[in-house]
Amino acid sequence: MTQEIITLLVVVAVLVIGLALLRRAGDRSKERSAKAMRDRVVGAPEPAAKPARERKRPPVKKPGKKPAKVEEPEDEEEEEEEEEEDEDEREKAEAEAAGEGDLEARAAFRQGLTKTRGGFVAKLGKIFGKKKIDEDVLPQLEEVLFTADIGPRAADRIFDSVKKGLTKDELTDAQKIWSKIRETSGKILDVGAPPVDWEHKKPFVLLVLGVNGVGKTTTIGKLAAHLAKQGKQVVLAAGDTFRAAATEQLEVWGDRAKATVVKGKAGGDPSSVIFDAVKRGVDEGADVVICDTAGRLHTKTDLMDELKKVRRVMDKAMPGSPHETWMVLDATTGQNAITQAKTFKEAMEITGIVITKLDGSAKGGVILGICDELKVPVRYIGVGEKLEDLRPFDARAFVDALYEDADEASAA
Ligand SMILES: Nc1nc2c(ncn2[C@@H]2O[C@H](COP(=O)(O)OP(=O)(O)OP(=O)(O)O)[C@@H](O)[C@H]2O)c(=O)[nH]1
Ligand SMILES: [Mg+2]
Repeated sequence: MTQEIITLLVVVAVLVIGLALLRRAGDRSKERSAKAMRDRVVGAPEPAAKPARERKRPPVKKPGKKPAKVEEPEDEEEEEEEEEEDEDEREKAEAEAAGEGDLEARAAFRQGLTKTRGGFVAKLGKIFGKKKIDEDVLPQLEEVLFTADIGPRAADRIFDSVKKGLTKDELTDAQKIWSKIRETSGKILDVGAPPVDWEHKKPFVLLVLGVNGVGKTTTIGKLAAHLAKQGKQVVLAAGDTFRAAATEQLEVWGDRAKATVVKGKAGGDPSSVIFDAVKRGVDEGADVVICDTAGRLHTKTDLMDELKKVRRVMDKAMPGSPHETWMVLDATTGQNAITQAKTFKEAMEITGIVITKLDGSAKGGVILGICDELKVPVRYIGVGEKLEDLRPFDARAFVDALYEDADEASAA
């Protein structure tokens, strides 16, 4: 009898354990299929859109050492995904270390300056591409430079450097003339500004301004995504309360960058939106606050007065802010861009320039004029509408990309 009871108990225990195991396996498979379904619906998240705090840093690769092994996570699929991500990050870091990131940036500069190379640079190429060149080259050089969209001051500086810096003999050598032009262009672009230090303030507050349609909001969106990708927490201020749909446009970019967008009422006071955004950045311990502004109000004076008020209010929200004020300029407007920059700079402090739409313009040489007239560093250039088309400005890569083809053509 006792033996029968024991057997019965053993059978019951085996059944209970079996049932528990089956239920656990069922739960896991449900979780997996739910996850697969989520992935199908949402799609693979873009790396740029991944929230900073969720991203895992790749293990630091020490020479001769394998990356430290992380404790086995429960979900094998997640572990595989993380390993793939880490591998991608490692490959990217290795490519950058090998200078490939640099190569890629140079290719983007070349691509973005294609039309400009076809403009005044091609004209110069024709002068220096002749079999025999003599001092007659000078008036031709002068004409091309002064009719190019580089502004009269930059044109004068380049022309003078060739005229005064080269001997009569050297003026018959196309390569000597090209290197003088490159050297002077490099000097014009070098305004002696250190790189932007995004970490020296928390939050780092950036005010972005410029006339309507130049690409302010697009630039802010791309920049926010770049910064988020670096692990920074970004707050955006929808300070353009004048143009309908401006806030929505910023919100779309904000979503992509997982940035907080602070907005106000349409037609409301831009200063109050920007004040709230800076305050929020301070309170939430954000890394960067970027403030969008309107490019147009009822009159020009309105715009300048409004922007001055915005700056005063920002200083109240966080003393010392904005830490930088960038002006966005559209390269397709050529020398108009220089005039716009001068007008704004007379009214307020401008600490950086962003030149957009270089891809659609033969007037990229305008960057030389802007740097020469304003002595303000170009921080970024826009070479297209995609996220990766906003590139940190690199004076050397710019000069190389601008003159490369013509330079080679005359050497041939
Ligand atoms: N091809 C090209 N288009 C650009 C670039 N940057 C901006 N754009 C386009 O220029 C147009 C205007 O851009 P916005 O960002 O709305 O300009 P904005 O200065 O904010 O304009 P307002 O808000 O009206 O003052 C959009 O269609 C952008 O896609 C660029 O580098 N290349
Ligand atoms: Mg805008």
